[in-house]
Amino acid sequence: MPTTRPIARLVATLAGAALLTSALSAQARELSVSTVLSDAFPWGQAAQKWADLVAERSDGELTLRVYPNAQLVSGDQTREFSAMRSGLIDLAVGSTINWSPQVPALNLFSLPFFLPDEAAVDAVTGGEAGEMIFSAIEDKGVVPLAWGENGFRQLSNSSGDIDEPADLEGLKIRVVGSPLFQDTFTALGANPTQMSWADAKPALTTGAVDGQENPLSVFDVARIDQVGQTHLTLWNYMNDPLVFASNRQVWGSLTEEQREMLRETAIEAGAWEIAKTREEQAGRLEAIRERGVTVTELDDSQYQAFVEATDSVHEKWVPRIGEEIVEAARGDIDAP
Ligand code: X2X
Repeated sequence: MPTTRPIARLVATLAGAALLTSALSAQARELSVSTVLSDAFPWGQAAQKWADLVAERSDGELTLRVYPNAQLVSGDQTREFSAMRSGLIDLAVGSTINWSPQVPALNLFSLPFFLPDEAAVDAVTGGEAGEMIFSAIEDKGVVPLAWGENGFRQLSNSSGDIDEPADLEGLKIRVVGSPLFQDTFTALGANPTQMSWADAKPALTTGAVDGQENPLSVFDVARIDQVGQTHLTLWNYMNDPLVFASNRQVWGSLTEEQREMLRETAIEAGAWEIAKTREEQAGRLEAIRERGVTVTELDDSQYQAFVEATDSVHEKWVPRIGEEIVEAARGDIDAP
């Protein structure tokens, strides 16, 4: 019959279309992951580890693609949180410092000399305060999933040993664009200058600034010694945890299974990166010393002088962070 051919063709076309549709839907959905530092640093490695674990476990349904160097916000790292909230970024492994302008509770970690050691950091992130901080992030429209670690931040400069606040007098120090840092370095008598990480190395190179503060891993990998930073003070004045997080609409669009897998892989990648960052620290310090950097450690009374000099920062910032969160953090740290 002459009519069977067009019908057969139509059936074949429909079958083909159905096949194509199912092939398309079986294709991986790609989600963007923003980071400030690349995978030359533990921070970028945390994001890559997350992507690798998702690739292994998602049966090809989900792919994470890491965009380092804050490129999704044109290098403006303090806009990363807002960009994730608005959907410009799907996922991020971000610094508590960089997100603190939008989430005041995150300034807890930047309170000078509040967290004495790694055990205290773990007690807070894994304790009641950590839960309160995750709720604060959630309240701002982003879904927090896990913790990572950029690390305890140490102070470097190009002019000499710093072992008391007076040594900072008049020194131009590059700080991240988070208001608390302006207050800390002003309280110490320095002259803080806010700029992005992208601008920091050029500013150190030209001598536009005299110093900076970053974890040992950043000093080591970015070769900050090569831009005239000859002195490094180990003062552990604050820790910068990282947070793995998702845009809320993206999170809502995933299946229950995918959400569980994304959260689990974030927790695993975070734990892996925190351990790695800490294990590598001693070797990095040795390498930095071998390159000729003078490393200064503080004795108890020197440390105490810095603590006292930054008291005013606590007075101003504890109410902004929230008294309850700071109290909860104290409880977490003191718990046996
Ligand atoms: O800008 C910095 O100093 C860095 C890379 O440590 C952060 O993004 C907080």
